[in-house]
Order: sequence, then C-alpha cells, then structure tokens
Amino acid sequence: MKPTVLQLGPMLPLVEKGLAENYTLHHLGKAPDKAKFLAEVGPAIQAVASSVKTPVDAALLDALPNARLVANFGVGYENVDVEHARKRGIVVTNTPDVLTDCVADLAMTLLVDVARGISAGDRYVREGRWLKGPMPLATKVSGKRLGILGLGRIGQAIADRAEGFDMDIRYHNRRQVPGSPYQFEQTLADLARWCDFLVIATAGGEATRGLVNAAVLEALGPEGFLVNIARGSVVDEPALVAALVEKRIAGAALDVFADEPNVPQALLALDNVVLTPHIASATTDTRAAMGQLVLDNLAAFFETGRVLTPV
Ligand code: 8YV
Repeated sequence: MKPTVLQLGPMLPLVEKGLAENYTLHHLGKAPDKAKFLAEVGPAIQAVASSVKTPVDAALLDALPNARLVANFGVGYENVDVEHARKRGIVVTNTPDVLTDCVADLAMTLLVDVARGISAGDRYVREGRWLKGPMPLATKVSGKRLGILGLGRIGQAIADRAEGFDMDIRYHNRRQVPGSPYQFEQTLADLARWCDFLVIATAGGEATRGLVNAAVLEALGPEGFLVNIARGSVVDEPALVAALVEKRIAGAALDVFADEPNVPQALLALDNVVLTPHIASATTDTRAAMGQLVLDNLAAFFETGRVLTPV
C-alpha cells in the first residue's frame, strides 16, 4: 500500500510527478471546500508536501491526526508552525545546502549591481541617456567592508565569495559562531555602523521581524548599502523606503519584500535601488535539487522512519 500524502499547493513538475507516482496523493489546493475535504481525507494523511508559500498552521495540522511529516520546499520554514508540529510529534524538513550557492551568488551579484550601477547602467544605455553624457561615477566594491547579518550556511557562502573581492568581513548573529575567522559584532547597529555593505542572510519568522529598523539604517548611513536575499520581514520596510527616498542610506538591492509580489511604489522610481522578484534560488538546477530533496525526505521517512534534513 502506498503511503498517503497531502499536497498543499502547486509544486515543481518534478515533485508533482514523484508524489503522484509514489503516493496516494490528495491536493488541498484543488479542493473547492477545504474544510469538507479535510474532514473527509484528513485522517488518512500520513505526510504533507508544502512550500514556503503555503501555510501549515496548527489548525491544518490538527485536521491531520495521523500526519507524521511535513516536507517543506524551501530552506525557510516560517510558514510551518514548527512548535505545534513538535508537540504533535510531527517531523518537519526543509531544503538546506542545495540552494546555498545560488543564493550566495545572487547576494554578491546584487551587491555589485547596486554599488556599480549595473541595472541603472543598463537603463541608461537603453533609454539613450549615454548619448547625452556619461553616467555618474559609482562605488568601488573590492576591499570594502562587508557586514553579514546571519552567519549561517548562506552567510558563510557569501563571505567566501566576498573573500575573492578582498573584502573585510564582520558579522552579527544570535550567537557568536565558534571558530569563525570573522569578527563578531555584539549588536546589529555596531555592524551597520562599521560596514559599507550590510547583507541580510538570516532566517525569517517572528524572531527576526523588523530587526533592520530605522536605527540600524541610520547607523548604516548615507554611504552604506543594504542587500536583502533573506526575507522582507527582517526589514522595517517603511523605514527602509523613507531612508532610501531621503538618501539617508546610499542604496539597496532587494530580492525579498514584506508583501510579495507587491513592491513599495516609491522604490520603483529610484535608480540606487535594485529590485529582483525573489529569485535567489530560482535556477533550474537548484530548484530541481530542492524538489528532489523534498521527495528524498518523504522516501527516507517512509522507508526508514528517518529524514535527511530535519529543521
Ligand atoms: C524559494 C526561499 O523562493 O528557500 C527558501 O526559503 O525563499 C526560496 O528558495 C521558495 O522556497 C519558493 O517557494
């Protein structure tokens, strides 16, 4: 007998194929009456396949009395009520490591872009402005100071890349990272004051909500740039918009926003802001590896009772 899995929303074709082949699959997303659907199939569900975009709250978990695993697509898992899952004896998995390179690649690319005006330069050429005169000078990257908020796997991979740019690196984290060669700053404001570029690489969720606030932006100052490839929730977005509009920081490169896909209107007109649509892990290679890891966690769980990447 195939185990029974609940799929919450649309997933990569690779994942949907693997789920359909190996499990008795139910789609919550396709059910017109979700409460009725859960009342009917809920007790049969043994595992859930979810993604960062689909909430897995206490009410949903309680509608699945026999579920033992939530396999989440994404390194982030703030969509899952992990505490409630733990209380219920439900294991939660995410997709770490396989996306680290791509996310760090984008962080560094965004940093260079906002400092050197790559996207702005592209607009400059396309709009024929070059014909009227050269573009204003930009900011050098190599040898500058990089502050990393969150020295986890992704933060470390960003540091590895920044080493190639001869950057001076420090970080702030919930706790000091044992054995790290980089100087730990006790407060985020201290890090922001010290650095030229502040890169956010910390997890989302309530613990980090609004960490980059008006005071931190003030500390970053008119020569400092902010790069965010983590979660929009980590930044006080109205404070960031005000700091950018009033030129109290030099610029920002943002892959994530408070209310995706809505981007604050005021940012669209600013040339010192680079905006990308949450694409840090969005390569064919990495998304396939993330999808495979969701399938592998499910398979390992049903075959051995153990998972590969518990949160
Ligand atoms: C994806 C992400 O955009 O892994 C994460 O936490 O935010 C991204 O990799 C997301 O998982 C897609 O649903």
